[in-house]
Amino acid sequence: MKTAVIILPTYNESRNIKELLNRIIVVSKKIEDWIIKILVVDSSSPDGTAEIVKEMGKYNKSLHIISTEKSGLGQAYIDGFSYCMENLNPYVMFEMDADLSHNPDDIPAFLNKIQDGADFVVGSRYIKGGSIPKNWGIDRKIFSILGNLVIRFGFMKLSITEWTNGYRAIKTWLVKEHIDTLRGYTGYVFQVAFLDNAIKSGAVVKEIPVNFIDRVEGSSKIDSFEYIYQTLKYVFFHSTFIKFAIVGGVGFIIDFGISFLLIEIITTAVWLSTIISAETAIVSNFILNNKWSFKHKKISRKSGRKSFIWSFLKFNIIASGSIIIQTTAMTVTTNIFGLTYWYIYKVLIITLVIIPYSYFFYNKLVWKENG
Ligand SMILES: Nc1nc2c(ncn2[C@@H]2O[C@H](COP(=O)(O)OP(=O)(O)OP(=O)(O)O)[C@@H](O)[C@H]2O)c(=O)[nH]1
Ligand SMILES: [Mg+2]
Repeated sequence: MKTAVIILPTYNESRNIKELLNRIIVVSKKIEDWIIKILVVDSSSPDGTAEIVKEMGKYNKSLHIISTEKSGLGQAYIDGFSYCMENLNPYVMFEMDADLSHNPDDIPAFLNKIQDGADFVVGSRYIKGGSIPKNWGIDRKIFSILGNLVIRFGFMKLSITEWTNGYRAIKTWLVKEHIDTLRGYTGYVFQVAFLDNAIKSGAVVKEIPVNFIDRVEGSSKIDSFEYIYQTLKYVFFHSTFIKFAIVGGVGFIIDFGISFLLIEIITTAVWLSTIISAETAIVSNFILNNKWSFKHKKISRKSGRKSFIWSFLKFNIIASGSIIIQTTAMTVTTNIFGLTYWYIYKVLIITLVIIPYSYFFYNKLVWKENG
């Protein structure tokens, strides 16, 4: 039988931990095809959390605890994962809050998804059947909903609805693969960073609905401003989509610059200038996207010269498609609405049609998941 370890980070959870552990133990007794172990990672809570766990551990051999220094939620998970892999032989590791916000009754649903082939299961409050607490103030609701939307759109990964909730089941190979990278994210942003890295390494990510229950006892440890800042910074520097948009902007400048040089200064024919400037921009976009935006799916020498040329050809076809779409859409809009506001139509067409179109096809046809 395979082992699943539920990792519970705690800091001053003495009023929640006993009930939580008892409930997890009750649920785990009903699970027949997994060995369930629990690991509490306590950051030297001054309120005696560790003592409660140690006392319970005397009567339950599946309950383990380690004590660490207080250096953030991400660090607690890194310490927990490392201990777990060295001592508890896990096939799957769970992340779960210890303040009773996450319902232990959901554990079997996570394991079922793992058995169905998922590598990383996310407990989502934002899919059908999931929820955030009704009694949360409007500010907290907006903070949570908006935060997740910004991350979803920032990464342009719309299929995943939940990035911040720390109720997850993750296969050990993924933890092993990413633990060194994740050491750089000791705070709450760790959750976003882990999911992002997992997706980029080709993990099968699935969601299950969870109902998030508001903390009743103890107090929140989150520093909202630090969290927002770290998260936005993370998304900005790691989003393939944002990098792709920046590369597109650079391509535009190159295209425009060369056109200007050839048409205005060298007085080359417009058709020839356009071909040269557009193709130079396409080549530069291809190289920059390959080396930077889609680095994790890079087409390298290893994939062979043929595959490189074929990818470049496909890139050219998609890019030419975007020129045709843009030309057609500009002709149609200016014919209907007149020329006065042509630049507004152009901006709208680029942002609403061209960018999603190219991003979609580059992902599907050029930089496919290739390990
Ligand atoms: N070991 C350890 N655990 C932590 C640390 N910071 C937070 N935790 C635990 O991580 C879990 C989530 O923290 P919370 O403070 O509940 O954060 P939250 O769930 O985002 O916020 P609330 O909804 O307000 O509770 C809880 O079990 C905390 O006890 C830490 O530095 N070390
Ligand atoms: Mg909480």
